[in-house]
Amino acid sequence: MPIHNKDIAAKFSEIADLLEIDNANEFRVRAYRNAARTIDAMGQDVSALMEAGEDLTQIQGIGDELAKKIESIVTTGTVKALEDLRKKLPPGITDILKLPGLGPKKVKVLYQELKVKSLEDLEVAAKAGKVSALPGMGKKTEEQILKNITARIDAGLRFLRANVVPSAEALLGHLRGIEKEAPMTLCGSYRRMRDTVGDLDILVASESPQPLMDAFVSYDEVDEILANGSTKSSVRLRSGLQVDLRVVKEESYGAAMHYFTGSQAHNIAVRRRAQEMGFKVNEYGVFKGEAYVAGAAEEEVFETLGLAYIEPELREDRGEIASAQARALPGLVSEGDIRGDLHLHSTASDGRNSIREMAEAAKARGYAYLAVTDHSKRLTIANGLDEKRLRAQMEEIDTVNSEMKGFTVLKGSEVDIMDDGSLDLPDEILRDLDVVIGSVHHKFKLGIEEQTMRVMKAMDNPYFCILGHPTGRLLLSREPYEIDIPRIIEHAAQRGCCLEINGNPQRLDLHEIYARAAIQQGVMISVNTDAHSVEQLDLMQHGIGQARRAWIETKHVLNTRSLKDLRKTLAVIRS
Ligand code: DGT
Ligand code: CA
Ligand code: CA
Ligand code: ZN
Repeated sequence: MPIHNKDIAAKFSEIADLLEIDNANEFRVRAYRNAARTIDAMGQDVSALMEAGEDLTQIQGIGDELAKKIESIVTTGTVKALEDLRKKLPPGITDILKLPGLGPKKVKVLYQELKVKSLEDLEVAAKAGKVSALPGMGKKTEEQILKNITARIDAGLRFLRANVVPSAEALLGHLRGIEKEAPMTLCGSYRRMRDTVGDLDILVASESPQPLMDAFVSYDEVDEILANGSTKSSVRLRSGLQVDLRVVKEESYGAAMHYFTGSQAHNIAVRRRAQEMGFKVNEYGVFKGEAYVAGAAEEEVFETLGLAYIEPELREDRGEIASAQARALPGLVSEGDIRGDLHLHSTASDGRNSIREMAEAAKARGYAYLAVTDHSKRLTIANGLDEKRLRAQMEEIDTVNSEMKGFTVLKGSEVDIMDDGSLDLPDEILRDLDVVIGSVHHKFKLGIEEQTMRVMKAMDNPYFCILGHPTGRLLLSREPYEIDIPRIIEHAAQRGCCLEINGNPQRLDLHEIYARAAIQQGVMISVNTDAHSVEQLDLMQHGIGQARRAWIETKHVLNTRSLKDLRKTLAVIRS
């Protein structure tokens, strides 16, 4: 691969930027910047000149030192000066520099004044309004920064959490093979059950870290070793996923688990509380002066600070610390509380298994019921059911129910919400179903007002029970359609119908923030999988993760009810 002028110029520009952020002499900064400009503007490739034996110092602005650096870039692809700077400054600085509109001058101010070292830091600072308070920044810059951070995240820097579960568990298994007894866990956003993760954070308690580190960096799936220390290493897997490994002593395991689970905002709030109580908290433990007070277990850390144990899903600095102090944390719903699945598809529309197979699989999971909710006729690509086919399916369900003991298949439909807010099937048949889910599958681009009115009208149908995947978002690929969810929540509260948390990892829709607002207004949530095969019944865990992040308890979830109570509730919704 020949090195082009653009590549050399980019490296010189990066050196100039990093030097500037590092407070280097301004003449040095300018020398690199000018050289970058000169090389970029040259008609001939510098690498060709070099090979032809030309003297590079003949180029204006290129002295001996810069000529040597060009040679290094052409022959090795990089140069020591750049590598040294990248090591010297926090690695997140490079990510920040890539944000549109943020040059080295602004990044320098952010780094030096606000200690912003990563996109995450920057997001926190911008949200807190600290960026606009800096000289030369302003509200506009701050808003633009937040938008660009979101855009970068969407551009593929993150992974769906559900997609990395297998590789996370495999890697943990690999490390367990080295130290069978050592306490070991995944921390970070992964443990907090966020919908997406930026990287994985593995924590191990051990007195002899070296074998673990060796096994970690030599793991089969490792593509690149980013850092290799005695207690701290980072790698990038072939999938592109970065993994950090940290090994601590047993006495620090709980404190480190708390620290690396985060979120950063939660950590900051906990640290502030600790200070107020005369303690210091870090990844090594809780300290009073120099004296270690606690830290072997996470519970101890909370207890020392006068707090009830806070579940990882709640650690976002959204009121969990005050609730923990008041001993008023919610008793979060868990997968074991779920009695049935109310959104799934069979071979009649676009599913891969028969009703009978879905029912057997649900029963084997310990469920008492499920609702078959195949698509309705408008969705022709999914072979949606018209009235006649749905009637036939209802008879089939009667047969399955007569053959199965201790399990009930409910009759349902995921009926399309039409352009005008009507439903895709007539009331005469909806009335005879047990569960009606209404979903938007087309016309995503209506204005917010029209979209909101359309969905509210659908909810007014007397047989409507649950709004399916309410915002239509597809994580990392499709933005939600524009819809006024606070108004939808208000309407659901008045109308007495439910909203869905769809457990499909790409959807996880409603988002936790909205789901929490919904239960606060008394709206019940249905956590469903939208399974299209028996295996996908397993997606419930992801829906539950999102529900827990929304502070949702068993009582808020429709499908934690017994069949008898569920029928009663559905009757109320449809009265
Ligand atoms: P991610 O990986 O972007 O999905 O999000 P997290 O939360 O896993 O963040 P990550 O991997 O950068 O760091 C893991 C945890 O370590 C984070 O949640 C809190 C803690 N942490 C990392 N850096 C800092 C920091 O500069 N300050 C504080 N207070 N905590 C930090
Ligand atoms: Ca992480
Ligand atoms: Ca990390
Ligand atoms: Zn759907």
